[in-house]
Amino acid sequence: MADIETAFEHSGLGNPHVREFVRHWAGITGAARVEVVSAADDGRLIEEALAAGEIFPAGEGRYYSRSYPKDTARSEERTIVATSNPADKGVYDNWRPSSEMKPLLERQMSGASAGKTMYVVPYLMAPPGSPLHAYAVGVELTDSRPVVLHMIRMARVGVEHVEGLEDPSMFVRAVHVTGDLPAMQHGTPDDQRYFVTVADERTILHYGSSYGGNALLGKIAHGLRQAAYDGYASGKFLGEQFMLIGIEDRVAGRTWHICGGFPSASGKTNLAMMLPPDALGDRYRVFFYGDDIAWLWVNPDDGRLYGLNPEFGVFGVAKDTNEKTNPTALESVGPGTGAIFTNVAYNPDTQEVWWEGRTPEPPADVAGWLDWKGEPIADRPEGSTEPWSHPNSRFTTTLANVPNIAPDYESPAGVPIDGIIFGGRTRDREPLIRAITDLAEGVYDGLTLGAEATFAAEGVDGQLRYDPMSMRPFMSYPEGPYAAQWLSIVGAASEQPIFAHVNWFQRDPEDGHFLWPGYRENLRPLLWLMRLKDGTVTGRSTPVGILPTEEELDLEGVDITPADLETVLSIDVERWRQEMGFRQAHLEQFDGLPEAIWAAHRRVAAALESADVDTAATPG
Ligand code: GTP
Ligand code: SPV
Ligand code: MN
Repeated sequence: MADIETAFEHSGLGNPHVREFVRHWAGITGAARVEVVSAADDGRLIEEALAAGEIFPAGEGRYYSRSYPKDTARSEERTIVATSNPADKGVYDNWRPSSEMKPLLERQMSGASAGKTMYVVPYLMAPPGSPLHAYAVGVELTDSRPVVLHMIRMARVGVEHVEGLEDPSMFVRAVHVTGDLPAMQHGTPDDQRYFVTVADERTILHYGSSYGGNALLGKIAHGLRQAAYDGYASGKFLGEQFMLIGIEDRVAGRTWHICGGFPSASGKTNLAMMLPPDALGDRYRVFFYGDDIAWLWVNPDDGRLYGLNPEFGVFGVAKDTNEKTNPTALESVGPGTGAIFTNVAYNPDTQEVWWEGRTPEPPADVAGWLDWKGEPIADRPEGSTEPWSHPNSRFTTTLANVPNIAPDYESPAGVPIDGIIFGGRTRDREPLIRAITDLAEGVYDGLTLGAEATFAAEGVDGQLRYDPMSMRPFMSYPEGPYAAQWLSIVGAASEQPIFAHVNWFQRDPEDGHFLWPGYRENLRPLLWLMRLKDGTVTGRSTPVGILPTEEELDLEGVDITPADLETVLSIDVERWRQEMGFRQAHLEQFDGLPEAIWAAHRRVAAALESADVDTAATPG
């Protein structure tokens, strides 16, 4: 294809290794032409996508897109980590030999972009100049223009990111080929989709989807799976599905930084965008650093654990986002933000969008409204309860649009980490917050995170399952070494972060209501945690950690009944004793788990055995 070389010349793409990578895959996929993209091309690409009917206007500088109806979430089953070393096989990484997967993907992709443009998207995960810069460079090849538009919002995109590299051959080689979506045989034994990270070659090959984590390869495939593997292989860092926030206390004149993992669609974006409750708003501010990925390492200058968000944007769950739950999110997708909505309901006449929970009731006048599949709401049978939008419908916007973005969010130095939290949708057992001051016990707690899976992955919604550190769908090396890597990286820090397990999702067993009001109120347990770390509160000790007393939690203005409050601040010892057996079985699956983790498990189990059933107090 003659015009490849012209595309290189025009765009200034000089890196010979990138050029070779592009030529190689243009040959395999049979793309009709090649176009090298930088963020400055966004306006033109938006116009082209509008003209082609790939996206639609959604009011003043905002856009709407709809995916193929069977292609609306990550597929965990079809996601594979491949290497040449069978020792890389873990329980959750879905390991396969790369000698099998690479030829298979080449076959799937062969000729599959015929007639299409192959976009070359050079990108950087992490602000330029960070200590992890070398691991952040990548190039995604994609045959989908909407994917390019999403990449421009979610990653730093431009040719400059692959020029002048210290090692010009060191970049993640990411190939995305959409394929014929209706022919993918989704969910059948003949499923044609493969989402493969060849981790020891830093190569990502995704075929058969144009949605989210299946197609935006900088985010989940590079930012999580590849980065976690790189961190392990180099021994230098952790790559985790974590949010990262700052909490400023204006009275004390200081800012704490907390990161932590909740499984997909379990509240990371909402926490990172949190507006303090009105009663606390004069004193505290929450700053957004990241909502989905954090890379963690020890800074040799001060010996502390540091974190940064490698992403440039937010790919957030739309459902239940409204003025009350998350006003910050609504502002971040306001007029002129360039935001893209995917798989929500859309009205082409008024260019409005709507999703479940946007307002208590859907628009009363259904004229013009289309559901997420593009079917008119007016054609639905009377009394239809089908949702208008897909439960995993999303909004995409850049970090600069987020009203509470931290002033130093682009600082390559990252921020020192004071606390690490784990949580998820757990309808019973897990209290509002329990703090853990010991590293091995904190890592043990992360490894035994048990929660309900959500609609962010196909076919698992509602399943109770263990999701270690919220990384189950993103694990790229075995769990034993993973735990050891945690102990090694965090253990090397001179000042230890405090750990905690949180749960905003405990429910009443009778009527199912959430016991804790959640959202903005979630600041309160986090403030308590930071005070505990500073030693200004003491909490009360239980076998599974330190819990706040009612007095220590600043509860001014919280809408909660005394009975519900008591439940979320207590430990059901019997229920926890049961849990320990499941945890034992869960951990036994993992080869090579460090002894320190087993010791933590035994300590918690022994404390539960001797605890008072009514008060959860341990004797002595
Ligand atoms: P991914 O992007 O999939 O990794 O998800 P996430 O962890 O960032 O989840 P997100 O913040 O987008 O929240 C997912 C869903 O949980 C949304 O529908 C939220 O409205 C809801 N949610 C978030 N926080 C709370 C809370 O404190 N209480 C309740 N009841 N729901 C919440
Ligand atoms: C998740 O599923 O955890 C996400 C969305 O953050 S996706 O990019 O689709 O993986
Ligand atoms: Mn996520």
